Amino acid sequence: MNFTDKRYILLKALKENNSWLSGTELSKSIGMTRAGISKHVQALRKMGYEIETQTNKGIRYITSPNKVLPDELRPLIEENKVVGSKFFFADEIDSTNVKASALAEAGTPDGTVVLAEKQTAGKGRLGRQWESPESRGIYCSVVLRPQLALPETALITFIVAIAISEAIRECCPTLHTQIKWPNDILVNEKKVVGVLTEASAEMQHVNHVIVGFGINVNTSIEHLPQRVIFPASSLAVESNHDVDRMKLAAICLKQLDFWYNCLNNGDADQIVERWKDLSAMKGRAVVVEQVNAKIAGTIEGVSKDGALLVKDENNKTHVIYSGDVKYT
Ligand code: BT5
Repeated sequence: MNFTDKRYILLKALKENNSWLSGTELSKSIGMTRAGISKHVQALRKMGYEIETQTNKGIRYITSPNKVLPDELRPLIEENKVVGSKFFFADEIDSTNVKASALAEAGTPDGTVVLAEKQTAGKGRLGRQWESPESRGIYCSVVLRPQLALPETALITFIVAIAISEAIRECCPTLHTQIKWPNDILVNEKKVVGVLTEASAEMQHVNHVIVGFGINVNTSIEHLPQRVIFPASSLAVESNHDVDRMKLAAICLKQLDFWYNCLNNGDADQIVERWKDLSAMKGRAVVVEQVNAKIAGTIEGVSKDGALLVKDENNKTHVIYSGDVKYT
């Protein structure tokens, strides 16, 4: 993707240079007036960037704020085909899924990414809450417009879980992630990631799907809920060191782009196989709690359209499309 936003071009030029640049040279090299540069530098400083200017030396970049900002992410995902086509960022928001949904209704393109440093009403499934303390996690939603029939959208949750697991494994090689159907990622049997997929569809046609994910990256235990099905933890707690949120977010978006293209190309088998590799749930004894039922049994696997297959004590296989899974 070719990003043309002026502020981004300026920031990229400043960061690439890494020392003093004369205003005239910079203005020439990026085709922006001195007044334009000055305006964008003010805006960048407001966002928390440190940029120094001196009359006889020119201008130089010093540091970026500790935020997962679009301008920082773009150069890291330049090869993406769809994911990251457009960005929206907020320091604080109610829910990135709510914002992404509003943008989707207003026609934002496939692959639009919404990021926030903090959510005041982060959403889990079934009206539950997602704790989203400031500048510690990654809170992100992506608008997707897949060419799929409604029943196939379950695979979207799969590609998100795959992408995030791969990203965590790359950034934190000591951590062994496990996907827990349908939407959690666990490390040492503790929940470090939640995924919320919300589809807007009419009849059997999908208008758009919002995929939201929350990753507890550098979150400390006291900021996470503990009286839950699975205790919560974060990547930093489990690995004993802080994790680069920017790098992790970039790899998530890169991998999501890869798997989204796979999905659009009809490669369901490859997705289900990869999901199975990363989930390691087969053979586990579980109880699945649904709104009106409880099913106890052993996990046999997943179907091609993303349902969980659980065999009960009478050898009957249940095909489960929604519910909370507890290991027993
Ligand atoms: C989920 O729901 O796991 C989906 C969470 C999706 C959150 C993202 S953040 C970006 C995007 N924007 C949103 O508004 N949402 C998405 P569920 O399986 O229902 O799990 C929710 C339950 O997990 C809660 O009821 C708590 O028990 C627990 N929980 C809440 N916050 C947590 C956290 N930060 N880490 C681990 N567990 C948490």
